[in-house]
Amino acid sequence: MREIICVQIGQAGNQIGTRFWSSLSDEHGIDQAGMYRGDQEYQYDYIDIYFAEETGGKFFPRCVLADLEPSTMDCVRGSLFGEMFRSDNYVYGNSGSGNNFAKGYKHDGNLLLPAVWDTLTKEVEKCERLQGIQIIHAIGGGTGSGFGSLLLENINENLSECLALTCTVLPSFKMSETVVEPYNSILAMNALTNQAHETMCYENAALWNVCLNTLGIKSPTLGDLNHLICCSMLGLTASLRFPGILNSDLRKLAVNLVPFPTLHFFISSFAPLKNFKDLPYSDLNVVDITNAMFDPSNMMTNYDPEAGRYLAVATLYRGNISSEDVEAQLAATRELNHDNFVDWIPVNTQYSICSVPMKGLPITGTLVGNNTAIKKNISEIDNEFFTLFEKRAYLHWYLLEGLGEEDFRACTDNIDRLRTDYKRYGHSHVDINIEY
Ligand SMILES: Nc1nc2c(ncn2[C@@H]2O[C@H](COP(=O)(O)OP(=O)(O)OP(=O)(O)O)[C@@H](O)[C@H]2O)c(=O)[nH]1
Ligand SMILES: [Mg+2]
Repeated sequence: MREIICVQIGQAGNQIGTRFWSSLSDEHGIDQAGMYRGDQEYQYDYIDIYFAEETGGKFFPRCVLADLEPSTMDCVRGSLFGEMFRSDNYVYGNSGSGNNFAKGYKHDGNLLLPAVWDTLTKEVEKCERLQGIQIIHAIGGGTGSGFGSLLLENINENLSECLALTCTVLPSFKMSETVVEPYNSILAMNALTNQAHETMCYENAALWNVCLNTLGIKSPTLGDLNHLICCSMLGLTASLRFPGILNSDLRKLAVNLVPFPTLHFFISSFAPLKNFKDLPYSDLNVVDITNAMFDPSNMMTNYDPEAGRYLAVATLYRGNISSEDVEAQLAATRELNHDNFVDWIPVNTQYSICSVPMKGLPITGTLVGNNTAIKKNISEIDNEFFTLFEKRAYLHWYLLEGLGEEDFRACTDNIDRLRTDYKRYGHSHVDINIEY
């Protein structure tokens, strides 16, 4: 088997992650007590990818739940799905990070790390052939950013053969809850650039717009935003978990989507995204689904099509779909939007088809795109960061925890390089005499 272990960190990570697990269990026919109740072979065939079966037939998520404070864990434990997780896999501290990356990355994070690492190692030992580690977190707070970065470093050092995929909520400054989000985010972006192999980017402001404008939800809740993120994550992982005509895995995805190691920040969309109640499902077809996937207003990050081009894109379909239809529609999309794709990567649209549909939807599609327009989102983090940093505002909290100004400078140099690379490679024609 090619197992995936999930590590969910901090409040956002645990809330999104728990929702993801509840959907995964549902798709694979596992009830809240961990017992298999499925009635389709396909539910069971690849169940081991995300679940470990124990004596007594109980299935446990391959998941570590981590936080520097206990309250999120109490929420998950007290929820309908709390008993699904192995009780030893709730790993938490009591201090909290005080919204400070440096606490999560330095002292407090290092106090929590041995317990998290021990739990993760136990999960790794249960795997036959580990495919990757999936980290779910937000980078605006201190734990998801700081502890997430510390963990990524350790994964790279000690589990170097395995792929690090992150599902990352980037900050949305207009909806910001804390003033230091730019500091936490820039420091975490640096770690993601250096240590992660694939980063699925989500922004609450964009998710909010999709809920409001496309789904018609008047006052979206975090639960609604998390539902969208889950749709994207389920779509991304479906062909790893179910049989299909054309399957994908995390490494294949990385090989196709990441032309240079640091350029691995993906945008994502999911279709159909209409008010599900109003949708005539029988009318769904590959053309509509594909068009909706490429529609900028359905992206789960703020996406300005004028700001960049697709370096590469993967479209992951679910349902009873023919590969001829998909190929024809992707060719038409590329033709019609020729200018939105760099032309120095000739075959940069990849697809997979998982024949098992999502519950209640005969056809769905998830787009995962490496688009150079992400440089605009990165610039926004950078600009917000410099507004505070040039006045050294709030910096003392970070210095107190052992970070230095030079750490911030090294980060911004690195982020600058990332932005410049995205800019350079986003040109339609590129002179590729670049050192790597
Ligand atoms: N999409 C989504 N975003 C969330 C959720 N909870 C918090 N956020 C966002 O995540 C960022 C803060 O991250 P948190 O996960 O709350 O922080 P943390 O990682 O627990 O870190 P500290 O609490 O600061 O130690 C903010 O931008 C919030 O708006 C959630 O359930 N879903
Ligand atoms: Mg928290």
